Amino acid sequence: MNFLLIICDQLRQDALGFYGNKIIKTPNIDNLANESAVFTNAYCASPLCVPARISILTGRYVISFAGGHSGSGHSAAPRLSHLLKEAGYHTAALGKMHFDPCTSSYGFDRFVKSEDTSEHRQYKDDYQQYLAQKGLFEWGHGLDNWDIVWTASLLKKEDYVTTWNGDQAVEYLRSGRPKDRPFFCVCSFPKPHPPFDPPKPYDTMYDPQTLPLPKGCIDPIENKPQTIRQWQQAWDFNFCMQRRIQSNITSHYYGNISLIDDQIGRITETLREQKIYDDTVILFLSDHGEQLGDQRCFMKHFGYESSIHIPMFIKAPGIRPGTCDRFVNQTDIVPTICSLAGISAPPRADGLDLLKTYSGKAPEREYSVSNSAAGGGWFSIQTKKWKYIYYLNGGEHELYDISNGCEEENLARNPNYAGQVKTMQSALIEWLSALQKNSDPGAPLYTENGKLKFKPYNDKIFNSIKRRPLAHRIPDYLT
Ligand SMILES: [Ca+2]
Repeated sequence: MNFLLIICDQLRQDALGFYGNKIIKTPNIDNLANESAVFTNAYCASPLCVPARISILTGRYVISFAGGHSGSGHSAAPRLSHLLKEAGYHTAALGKMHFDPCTSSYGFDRFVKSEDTSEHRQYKDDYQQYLAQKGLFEWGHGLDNWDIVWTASLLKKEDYVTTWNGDQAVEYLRSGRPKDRPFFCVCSFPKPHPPFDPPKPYDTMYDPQTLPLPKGCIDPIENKPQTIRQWQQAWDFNFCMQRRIQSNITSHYYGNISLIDDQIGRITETLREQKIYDDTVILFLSDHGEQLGDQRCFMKHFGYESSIHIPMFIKAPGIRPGTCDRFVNQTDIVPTICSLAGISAPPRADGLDLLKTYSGKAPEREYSVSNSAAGGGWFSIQTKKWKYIYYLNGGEHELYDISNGCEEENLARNPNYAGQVKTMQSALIEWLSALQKNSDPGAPLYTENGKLKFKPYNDKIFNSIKRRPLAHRIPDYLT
């Protein structure tokens, strides 16, 4: 049995047809989902590229390692690639990996990369070498991966990174893999992460004039914690909230997703051509979502649904297709694949086997927890009705009724909900205590004397967001 792990970057759950989006065209992903166990309540462990990917390959929350988000305690932990390589699988990493350090192979036999940041491409990844040989430059339009405006790529579709990723997967499945043993292949698309720059004709595939905007859940700014208000200001998100900008960003975001969908179609066709489709487990997910203007925010980083609610489904031999609304997250990938491969999962893993969750044989999680170090650090904990977010910077918090799928009004300051705040805080403390008991020595502690830790509010932490002045980076059509 082979394993193909497909990861998209910054793909929110509601931007796929199968998950209910009536506008976007993702027929190949939808077909795959129709044959899969689909998880409707899948969340990322941490809505940032690097920690999410550490959780996917180690099965652990990053805060369980020495140093947490800011340490390198995770680097010695076995990856899924190490375990499967040792069990005789050929292991391939194709696309965006964001390993730390970036040149480390982490147990992968084949290593063909397309990273999307200047730090990660200093060593000239394989995609950059491909472009250089053709005399091309990826970001000739002048935008980079933190610019929240839109444009069309100057590259043709066949040279664009998403197509190149598809080429690598097809080539690997046809001739790159040894045919005498099974494989574990991670096919990781760096899109639809900004810049929102699909190549033609994907840049005009969705009409921004008629495109309904995402959920549009916008809690008044005065209800937000200081951390979020300063974050919005530091990134100048209000500029991007102009209707014309927001709808064009969304249409180009969707175009990039449809291009990924085309590549998924090529990959599944190649699996069939190679007569290994039925014998290959396909697990599809994203590392985190994209706000697209919800909560007057773009990108990810924090605990809102648009950032942490992700698509996740698995097609495996003998699995009855259907949906499951139990909470699952990225730490579940390692135990699931280990179980299907018939090998032992690492003794220290936070996840549960997805297929046992799907069949009702695993214990059901009452809460889903995400966190990151953004804005001084925060935790979100939720049930299917309530979401509570705690900010370490200043000890601020938010409480939402998320029954309708997004955060509409912060109820944490309303005395009528003090009991619910207390309940969610206690659940978070209990969750953290359980995790901390099982964490490595030197892992950060977030509770003290049975209470959540508190730091006086520090408004200086946002000074490090060094943005180029907006006027210098916006394309001419916006001026
Ligand atoms: Ca990412």
